[in-house]
Amino acid sequence: MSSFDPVAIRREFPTLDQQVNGKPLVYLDNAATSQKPRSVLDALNGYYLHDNANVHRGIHELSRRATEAYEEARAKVARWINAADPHELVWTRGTTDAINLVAGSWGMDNIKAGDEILLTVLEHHSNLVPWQLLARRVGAKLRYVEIDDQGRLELGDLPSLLTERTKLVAFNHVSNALGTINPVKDIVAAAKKVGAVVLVDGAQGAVHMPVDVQDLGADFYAFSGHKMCGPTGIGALWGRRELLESMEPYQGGGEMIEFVERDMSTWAEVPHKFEAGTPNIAGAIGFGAAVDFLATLPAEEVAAHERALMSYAMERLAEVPGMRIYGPESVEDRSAVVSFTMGDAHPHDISTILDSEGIAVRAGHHCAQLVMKRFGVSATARASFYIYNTRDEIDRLADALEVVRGIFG
Ligand code: C6P
Repeated sequence: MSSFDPVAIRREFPTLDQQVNGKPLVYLDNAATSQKPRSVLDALNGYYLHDNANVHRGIHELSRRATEAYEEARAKVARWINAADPHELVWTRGTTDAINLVAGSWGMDNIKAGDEILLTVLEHHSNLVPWQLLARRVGAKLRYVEIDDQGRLELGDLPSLLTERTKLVAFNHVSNALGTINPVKDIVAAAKKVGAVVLVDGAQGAVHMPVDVQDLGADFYAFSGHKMCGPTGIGALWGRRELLESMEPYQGGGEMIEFVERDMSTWAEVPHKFEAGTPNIAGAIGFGAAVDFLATLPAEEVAAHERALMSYAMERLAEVPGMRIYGPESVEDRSAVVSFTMGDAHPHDISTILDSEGIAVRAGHHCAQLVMKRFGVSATARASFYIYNTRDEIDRLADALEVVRGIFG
């Protein structure tokens, strides 16, 4: 008997308890951002109500408390991904910022003209554009792993794509556009054979499954707090300590220095070397509270619940005439995301009609235009599930898609 009860969990998320367009809200846009539990809202409020002060700067009581909470949150998030050491976790604004940090620092110093960066067609723009900018600046070449008709990486091509010129391999753990779960360890093993550094975009990965960065074997793992119950504007870059130590700072300013002279400065230890300026203190504390909340849930039962929701959604959506579902057919290969189109109905129209029924989904290219191009569409509608979604909500989605069908025929 499962002890995990999504209906009970929902009570912890005040935002879910509201009517939208006269109907109870069905929030199925979790891949864009998750809702926040009360404990995270309380942590944010608690910091501002009682402990608000800058970190690492004051000797006074409030600054001490703020610094302690900020560093404790780092240790919690580091533990969540099983980092060997909290110093390997750099606070960033989110996944995008974390990837740009690696491109702007490690990339600028280690990728030279003629070198190759291996990406995949499955990437979010956050894991494409920073590498395009870098490649243009240094004269490097971008290469791509293609995807098959089910949106799975064509990994059979890896041996010919990986050469001694490949300096970096960057790919996502889970695709936000299709939900494809990528075999990170296999890709890392192949990349390591040619000595490439590996960055994993974990924006959708750290969210649904326990992540063990030591076991995955990559060099960098980037993720965002807001997709896993935390606040917006906070995320993290995990990096191997020796790599982080070898890297130049990404930005200069307060906090990231040891000594400043007229013509030169020396840097603080990692991770503070990469955290110039007053950081998002409340955000970090809120991210720590989010991880505390998630740690109270039974991970395997949550995963089983999300898989069951996914299976049921695929089954219900497949019954709708004109439905085209993108991504892996097997629920084992996909995370809690279902991207779809319906005949000639534009995804934006689908989303607008669903909104009128109180159902929130995302429509568009999902910042993954290479994926859209691969499937010959400019946009899809996307329903994405999280811990608090229920079968009833999927029934509401399927019923509302009948309304769409009624309008578009
Ligand atoms: N995807 C979505 O609706 P930020 O915005 O920095 O927190 O995360 C960027 C990002 C990077 N990689 C992947 C795989 C992602 O899914 C995202 C964010 C959201 O799919 C917003 S575009």
